[in-house]
Amino acid sequence: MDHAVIPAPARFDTTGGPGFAFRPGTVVAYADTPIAPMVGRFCTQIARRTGLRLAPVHGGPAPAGPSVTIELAAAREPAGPPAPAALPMPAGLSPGGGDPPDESYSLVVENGRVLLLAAEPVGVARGLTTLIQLVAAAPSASADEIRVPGARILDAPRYAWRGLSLDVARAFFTVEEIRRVIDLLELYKLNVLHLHLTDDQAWRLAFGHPGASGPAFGHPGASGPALGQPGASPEPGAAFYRDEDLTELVGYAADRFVTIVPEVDTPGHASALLGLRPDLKSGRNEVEYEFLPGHRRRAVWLDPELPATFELMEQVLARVAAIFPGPYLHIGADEPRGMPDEDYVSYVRRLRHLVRILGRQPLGWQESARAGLGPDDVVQYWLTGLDLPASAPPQVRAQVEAEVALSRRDAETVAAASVPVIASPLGHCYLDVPYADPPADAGAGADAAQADRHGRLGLRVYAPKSIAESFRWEPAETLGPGRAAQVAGVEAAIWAETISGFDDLSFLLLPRLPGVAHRAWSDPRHGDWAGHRDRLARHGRLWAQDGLTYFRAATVDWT
Ligand code: TNX
Repeated sequence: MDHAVIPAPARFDTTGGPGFAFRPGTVVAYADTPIAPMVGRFCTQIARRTGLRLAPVHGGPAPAGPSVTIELAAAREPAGPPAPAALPMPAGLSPGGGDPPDESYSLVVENGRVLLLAAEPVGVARGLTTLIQLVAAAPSASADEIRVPGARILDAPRYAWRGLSLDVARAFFTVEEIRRVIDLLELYKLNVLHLHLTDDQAWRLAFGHPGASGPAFGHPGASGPALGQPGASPEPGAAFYRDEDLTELVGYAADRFVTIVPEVDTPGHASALLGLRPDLKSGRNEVEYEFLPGHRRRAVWLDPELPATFELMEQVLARVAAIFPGPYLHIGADEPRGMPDEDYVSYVRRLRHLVRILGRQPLGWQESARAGLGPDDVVQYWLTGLDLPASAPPQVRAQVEAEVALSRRDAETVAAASVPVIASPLGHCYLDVPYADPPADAGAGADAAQADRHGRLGLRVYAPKSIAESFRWEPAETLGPGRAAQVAGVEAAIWAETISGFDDLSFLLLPRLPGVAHRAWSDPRHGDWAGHRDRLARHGRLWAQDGLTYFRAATVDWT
């Protein structure tokens, strides 16, 4: 399999034939109106990436000359050997609810014709993405001809849920920047943008910010700190998204077959909320706890004993549900530090209930298993283990071991309940683990910005990890042996404690995010690092075309 498509397709057979030459004016013919916007975006992207202007043609007779033809019909292998058994439907949960849509497609590149077949528009979109990668990564012969080698491709995803969790609380990203992240998800056939909208450092929902359009929390004491203009200031705690900003993102994402899953993270990680709503202080929910022997830390949690807590959360969740139409609402519930167990349990149960009343399905980080699990719960598993830097003092080791031991109990609870699990194992899906690979271009002529980011980005509590090590994992094994059927999807996560702008963000997303996308989509038989590394090497060009900063690791032979 020699190609540059990430995630690697289920089947990719090179034919050895002459392939197809894209030229200015090459016709892109399609008959089905619903796919018109996709064809339009495809042509725009090809023009932007290569300078070639293609000619979309809707309806009419089959074109006589060389063309790209797109048909909404069951994906099959046209005019070839007997069709293989249909590819299996993806495993796991559909982020849009119900049965997963059919994302399969077939793409044949042969002399004089490219033929793309898919049963559903989303399959057409996946096939066009593959074609964009083939064209953009092709070693171009000349400015007015781009040749894609002959190939027969048959493809479908392994998991129905393939996401990225984006921390917009520790760093603020503008709507335009989030659109660029969605573009990147589309390029790697990811279909979930999980927005971590609240944390200790900031509350990014307009609801609750005095002066924001729409009702504020509406209690007399809610004057709060002076806040910046919506979306204007990158200061943590100041900027927030207006409801219309989020609604716009929902639409932008939906056009690209991405579902936004909003996360409102409580009862822990709630400092920013208590700052805006001091009446949620109960006298016992701002605590100091012993993080390490002799090291005290402050923690804040929402108190289930206080009626105002749920009065507020009911309004918050209703508002969030009105903005985000998807079936899932993420309740966070991670790291309830300093909170008595019984309060955590009663809080999480009550919050899940509020989510269900709104007709939505709650989803929580793995700690939420401690509140018990019913058949309709979904858990996102993250703390599978943690490699500390060699320099970590023994007390830190002891603390981490204690947390990992707790998380093993969560895994047992999750296994016993047989609920679906979104796999986000820290060592493979957390994109804020520092890169262990040295930067390319080190030494004389070193790129100072790369060296700076390499030294600064990623949390230093984690031992640095190479891109190859991050890539080596098997999602089906996340919960241990015999638990493959529970794995319902794969999500990368980028946490923003060390990030101070969009270029920092894209440096941590690239090149690891395409590796997570590969694990979520591709057949494990195509999982070797050397193959992935060689495909990655040809993607630096695409990121550069998009103006995206990426980590030029010395371990990849960037072309
Ligand atoms: C753990 S993952 C957290 C986040 C941090 C992250 C840093 C999770 C549910 N909680 O609050 O940002 O580690 O990697």
